[in-house]
Amino acid sequence: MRVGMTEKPFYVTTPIYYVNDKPHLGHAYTTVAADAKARFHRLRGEAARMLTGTDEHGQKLEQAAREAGMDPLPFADQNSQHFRDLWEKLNIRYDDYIRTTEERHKSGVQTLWRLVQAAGDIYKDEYEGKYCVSCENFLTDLQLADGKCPDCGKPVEAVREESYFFRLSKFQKPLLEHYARNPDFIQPDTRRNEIVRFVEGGLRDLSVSRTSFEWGIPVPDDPAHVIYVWFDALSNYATAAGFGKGNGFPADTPWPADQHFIGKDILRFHAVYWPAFLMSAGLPLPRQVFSHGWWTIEGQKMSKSLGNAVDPHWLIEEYGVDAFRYFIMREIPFGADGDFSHGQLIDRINSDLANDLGNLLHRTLNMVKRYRKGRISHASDAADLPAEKEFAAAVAASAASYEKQMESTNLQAGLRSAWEAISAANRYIDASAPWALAKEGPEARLDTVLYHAAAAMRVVAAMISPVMPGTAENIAAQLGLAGDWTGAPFAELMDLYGLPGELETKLGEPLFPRIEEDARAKLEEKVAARIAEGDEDGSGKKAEEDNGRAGLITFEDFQQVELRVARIEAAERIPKSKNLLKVEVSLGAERRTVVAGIAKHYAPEELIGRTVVVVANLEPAKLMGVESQGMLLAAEGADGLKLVGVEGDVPPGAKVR
Ligand code: ME8
Repeated sequence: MRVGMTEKPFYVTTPIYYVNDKPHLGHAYTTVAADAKARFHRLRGEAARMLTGTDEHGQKLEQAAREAGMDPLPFADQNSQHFRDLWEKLNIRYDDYIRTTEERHKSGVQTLWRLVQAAGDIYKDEYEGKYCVSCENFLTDLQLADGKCPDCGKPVEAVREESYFFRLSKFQKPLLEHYARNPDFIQPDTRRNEIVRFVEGGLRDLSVSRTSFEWGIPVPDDPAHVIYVWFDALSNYATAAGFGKGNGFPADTPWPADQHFIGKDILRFHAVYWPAFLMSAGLPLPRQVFSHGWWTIEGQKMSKSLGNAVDPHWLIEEYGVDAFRYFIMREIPFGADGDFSHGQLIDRINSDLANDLGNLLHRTLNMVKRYRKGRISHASDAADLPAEKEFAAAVAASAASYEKQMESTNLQAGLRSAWEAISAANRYIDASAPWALAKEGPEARLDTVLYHAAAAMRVVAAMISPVMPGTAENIAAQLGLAGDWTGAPFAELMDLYGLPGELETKLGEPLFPRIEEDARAKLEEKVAARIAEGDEDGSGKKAEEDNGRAGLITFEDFQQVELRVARIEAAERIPKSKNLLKVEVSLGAERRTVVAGIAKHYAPEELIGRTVVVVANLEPAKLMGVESQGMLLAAEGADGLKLVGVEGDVPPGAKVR
């Protein structure tokens, strides 16, 4: 870096959230991840900039405001504030908050439009097709799933209106080249492969304006059209970076973004449309789009009632902000889907936070208090024994892997590395037995051990600070560190011997009290009550979700299950499994492998040639290392399981209705 030039900050963004909805667990998840990443970069001494905000235009918002009996802008004002309130409670340190109704954004979007238009990539035509208001997405009939939106499952609208189109088709090749040249552009890899396949399949030009409602940014020089809400929304990352004041970015812009954090639901918009718009306008592309997975709640798809049981405000009140932040970052690999379960959260609080982390700090400072009146005093590391050398090496190894993992956004693995240091410290204390040293000496060795244990706490505090900033500060305060302790160079923060030799510690309350059985039972009751309360919010929405009566499904629901006749072609036992058989079935045109739990009821040989019924559209699952691509139907009788078959001569592949 040259003197006088400022370094471009590491620029991290979250999606801008729709303000028709209250902030929920999914929103909190992305935002905490982005915050943790930005904090990690700041910890490393880099400048970092985090952007979040709200998406306030479009048909969905216009409708939601109307339903609430409000004008769109005051409605957006009110709901945008709900997101800000949650970010404050969640300790999110964002540098900018963009609302798409702000002037700086509107003018930037129009500037981008003009650049794309000047490049010859916008033309006027008519759009005829389907539109999902909930996803704000154009769909063809072929994309629909049983007549509904394939992504959110909601009904779609038929739309026919004059529209401007963006020549997305022109960008197929440039996009594929970009993905190939920048293998990290889309993360994780599985998602990149999905997008590459999608783009390889061909791109249709994209409708980028609407004429059937008004709530949006007018198309320059043609105000009967409002700009498509995704063109508008995606531009936020650039307009918040100053784009549009002139014809481009200001000199001190943080653009290009280093990482766009998003959920997998909106990857196509970010990994296909957004770079294509930027390419067309001749602007630099973001460096990476990181798409994370989706949470289910207690094993089920998130819904309004279940959402109530994981309302972030409530979770923060019950468990504390850092336990919540820790859990969502630690529970699933960033990028994968996962399940949010209160039982698991309580287990993690008790084991990782109370037992491992909290206990390490408490026992260490408790001994410093009892044996040394709270003072840590350690002259040098010259006299340290092999035990200390080994311990220092273990901490250094975990610090190195921590940095590597956090750098590549493996936030879960980053936390695991911090816990390796915690375990090493707990083992070191057990092995060095300071309580025995306090009785029998030598005195100097007691000082050495207490110093090393406390020193590990400081490294751990630094490592967890991006995910648990409040806890890190609490630890630092108990250790007696100065307020600006995180300002030290990163290498020093990760170095055991970065702890000052003389310190006045202040033992505090345990960081994370254990949640004992009776408290756990009470929490479970509260969760059940919240789910029930979510069912009865009076909006009638739950009734819609459950289709009226508990336990009943509609004919359409039933039709979602694809049942087909199949002929068993081969079957064999799965080694080491008492219950499972690997069965090869023919569905007429295709062959499938199905793992069936019938080994105690049928010998493989007696299955060959049988006609059975399979669930043909079940998500594949791996069982004992074999991928099962469906399920055989069977019924339980007095003498065991009986496979469901079909009477008469029905060919394999026939649909069961
Ligand atoms: O899509 N698990 O806004 P949105 C994990 N305005 N994350 C989840 C989730 C779940 N079950 N549900 C939602 C929009 N999310 C647009 C974005 S950006 C230019 C415009 C998270 O309010 C996830 O990050 O519907 C997802 O991408 C985001 O919420 C969608 O928020």
